Formats: sequence, C-alpha cells, structure tokens
Amino acid sequence: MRSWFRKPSRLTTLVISSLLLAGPFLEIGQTTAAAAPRQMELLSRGVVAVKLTAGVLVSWRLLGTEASSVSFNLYRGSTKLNTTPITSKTNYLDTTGTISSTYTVRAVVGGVEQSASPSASVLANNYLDVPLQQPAGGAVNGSAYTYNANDASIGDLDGDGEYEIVLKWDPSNSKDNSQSGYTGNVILDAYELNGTRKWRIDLGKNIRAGAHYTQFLVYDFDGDGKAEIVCKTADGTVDGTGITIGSATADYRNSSGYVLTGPEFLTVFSGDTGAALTTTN
Ligand SMILES: [Ca+2]
Ligand SMILES: [Ca+2]
Ligand SMILES: [Ca+2]
Repeated sequence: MRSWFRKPSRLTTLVISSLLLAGPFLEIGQTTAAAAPRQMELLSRGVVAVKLTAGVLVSWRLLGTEASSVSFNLYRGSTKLNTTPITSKTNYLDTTGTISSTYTVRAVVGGVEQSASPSASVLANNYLDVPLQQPAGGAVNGSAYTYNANDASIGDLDGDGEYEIVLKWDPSNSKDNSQSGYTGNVILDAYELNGTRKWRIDLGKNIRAGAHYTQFLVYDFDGDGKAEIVCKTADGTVDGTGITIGSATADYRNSSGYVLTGPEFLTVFSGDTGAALTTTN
C-alpha cells in the first residue's frame, strides 16, 4: 500500500485517526480482465467507537464482498440501538453511549441477521495510540545517532482481518543522496494495532539511510491472504527471524559513507514472520 506516514517524528508512539481505521476499505486489484474478480483483503468489520460530546459515534466497514442491499443492526452490549436495519450509512451516533459502552455490528442479508462482529470498546481520546519499540541508538564513524519513527504502511500481515503496521525507523544521521557521511542502519518493524511487535528487519550497513534509499511495498502479492513486504536489501541485511542475507561481513561503504559498489538485492519478506522468502540480485 502507499506509504501515508511521511514526516519524521521523534514520538515513540503512532497516533492513528480512528477515521483511518473505519469505513469502506477496498484494495484495488487486477483490472485487466473485466470478468475476473478483484483480489481484495479479507478484512473484519472494523468497528470503531469514539466518544463525542453528543454521545458515541460508531462506524464500521462495508466490505467489498457485500451486496449493496446489505443493512446493519448495531448493538450496545445486548441492546439493539436501531429500530429498523441501517441501510444508508455505516455509522451511528449513540446519544446515550458512554465511555464504558461496547458495540457489535450484525449485517442483515435478505432479512436474516448475520453473526456479530468482534466487540469494540470506546476510544477515550478519539485516536488509537500504538506504542512503538524505539531501537537503541548507536554510533558510526564517531558520530552518535538515535532513531525516529519514519515512513509506515499498513496491510493484513497475518490474515486475521485486522491491519498491522510496517514502520521504518530512520537514524538521526540519515543522509540525502547529495550529502556525504556514514549513517546508522535502517530498521523495519511490524506492529499489531495494540503495539505488539511481530518482527524487526535490520537492513544492515550496506543500505544507506536517507529519504531516497528505502521504499518498501506492503501488499498480498501472492493472494494467500497475508501481505508481504518487498524492498531493496544488501549483503548483511538481517531478516525478521535473525537470518542474514548474503555476506554478514561485506562492507561496501566508501570513505564518504556512500554505498556505490556491491550487489543490489530485492527481497520479498513474509509479513507474518519477517522471514526473507526470496531474494534476487
Ligand atoms: Ca492482520
Ligand atoms: Ca494480527
Ligand atoms: Ca501473501
């Protein structure tokens, strides 16, 4: 998916607008054959509830697999809030909801109520706070550096219907292509939305840190329901399971800190485990 978190940040938490986590999410898939079904993520209902002065606003996903005739019932605990199934929107303002309310959504198909979504609690601050695990800083060529949260992208890495976050950590001595100098290693982490870290990939000393060096893709490329991560790697990249790609000792950095020699790899990583699945030179 497109990376949407562009600004370097010194925060060690990611704050995600609840609005980004609700509503319709459709993955645009192949469009070459009109009759072929599009590949889509098999996401959950994605119920999000936020506290407002006027009550609790609950929103949820209309799934790409659902007919336009689908409608919904919304429950606070065991109490159905709507008198007739909701047909025109995927949100509801519960004017008597409180911070301790919990909500479930049931689709109604052909007049038959379907099974309940996972229960959603109310977000107290109108955002989801995802705690991050900031890597320890270091020093390279006598210059100390720390890590800042940088680009991030989302995908369902483990096929559970919920998004996970892939986050790039940028060392504070990262350099634009026009600037000489050594940099710290670039690190990729994957987090569950509750902050559980799934894995960490260390791109190693032969991938220079800077805004123009590491672009990574998060997408279910083989259609098995779990997203992969694809990016440029090099000798010394360590995957999410601790296995080194290529040579662990090769060092292609020149005296100005640039990496201008050595092989350039492209690696597909498992989104679930961070394991390198395949690498091409
Ligand atoms: Ca997931
Ligand atoms: Ca998960
Ligand atoms: Ca996959």
